Amino acid sequence: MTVTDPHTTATSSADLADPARSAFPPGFAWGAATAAYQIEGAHAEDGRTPSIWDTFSHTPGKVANGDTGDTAVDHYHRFREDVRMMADLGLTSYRFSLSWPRIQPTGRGPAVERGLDFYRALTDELLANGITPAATLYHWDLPQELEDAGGWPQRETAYRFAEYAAIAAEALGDRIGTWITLNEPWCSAYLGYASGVHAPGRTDPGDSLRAAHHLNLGHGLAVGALRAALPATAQVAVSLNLHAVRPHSSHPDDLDAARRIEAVGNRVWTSPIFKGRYDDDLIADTAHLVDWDTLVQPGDLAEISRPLDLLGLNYYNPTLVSSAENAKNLPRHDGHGDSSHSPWPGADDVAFHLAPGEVTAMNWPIDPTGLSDSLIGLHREFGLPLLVTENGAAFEDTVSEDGTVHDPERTAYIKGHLGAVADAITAGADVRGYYCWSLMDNFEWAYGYEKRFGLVHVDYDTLVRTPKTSARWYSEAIRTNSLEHGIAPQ
Ligand code: IFM
Repeated sequence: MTVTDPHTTATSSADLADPARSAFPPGFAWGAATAAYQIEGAHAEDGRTPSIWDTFSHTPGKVANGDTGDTAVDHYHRFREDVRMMADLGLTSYRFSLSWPRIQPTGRGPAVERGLDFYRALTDELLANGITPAATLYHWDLPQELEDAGGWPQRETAYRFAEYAAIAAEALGDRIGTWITLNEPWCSAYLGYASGVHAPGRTDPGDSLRAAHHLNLGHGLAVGALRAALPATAQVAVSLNLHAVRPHSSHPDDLDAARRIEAVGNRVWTSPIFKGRYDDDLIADTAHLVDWDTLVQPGDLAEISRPLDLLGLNYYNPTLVSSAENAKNLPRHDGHGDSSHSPWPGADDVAFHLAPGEVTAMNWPIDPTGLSDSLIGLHREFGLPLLVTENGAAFEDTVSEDGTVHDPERTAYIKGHLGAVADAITAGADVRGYYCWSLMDNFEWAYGYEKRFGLVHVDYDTLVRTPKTSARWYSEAIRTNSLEHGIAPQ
């Protein structure tokens, strides 16, 4: 993917707009996404043991208000009600994650059948309602025992992940056709092991790069395990939060800052996965932190670059950067939590800025052109079918006296980003689906329950679910396969 300069090259929706932009291809997946720890609850039921997020959230000071996923939104017990809600919305696909510590509690050895039974029942319910399941194997809930043995900076964790992938595929491969190995390994490696704002909360930049390589290796080994266990029709993918990196100016130092972030944020995943190599500039930028020659063992890159059927892109906002020197008089903005430790190993001399325009409740700038640019760039560079596996926004939702939740900002956000998807399709990208993050309000990691991303509001006292007006709008878009339907953003 190339770095785009907002002042010269960014594609605007207006440039690409087509009168027929609201028509999505036949079979386009209209979905919503969730993750196990964020919604399931039932943290100690049916053999589940703690993951790194159970430990982290129970550590004072790590998560806002001391919130945990112990109960979350109790999806484990309410999944039938939740699938009914998805069917009422008209979703054609649902992306969720399997909880590793529910299926293989210690991260080693045989599976717990009761854990697998939950996912058998969930997928049966989805299929009975005409909703295609798409399962993510790893959405950040590493079994605590594996972290105690060293976590992702240890090579062994990659092999444990492949074993778990094989177990899951053998048990559920008859009913799940789309498999995603990792969700956002950038967060697992860098927020987990460099800035420490995510579990397991470690702050060693060298370990974060070791984690990055072992996540890549675990992905590749898992692709092999999935292919061995799944029918030939199965689709295997990875979901990456690739950054739409934009330099603050065309000054050479700002361009170099963008190149650096692009290398350690994006190409650290896409080059080994799609090109079978780590790029020379990434290695040079980080050589003082890790010895790549001993980290990457013979055969690793061949494993990591096993062919995929789809690439999942998670997109929320563009990333605006300059050199630290050029940022002396400019306001800074990180957007990835409070930590004195950077989540960007080897990029200490890069400064981050708030891109212009409106922001969400996360203080993330709203700019759908980052999505169209990314999709078009990925299409041109790698040529494989794409899915938007996450996109959405948190806002300060309020419940009206009549019980409704009017969230016009979220509707506008989703509409704008679906427009960007349509623009990318018009420009030739083979985008096969869009999964809104998230189906319902849930545990937003270090922010606890403070930030609401859901199409459906959850009352955290009663756990009652109420579709917001954005859900009604999305439902109508799905029904009409169009963005220009009768329900205006309200
Ligand atoms: O809630 C998260 C999700 O788990 C991963 N992608 C970003 C979302 C919003 O922060």
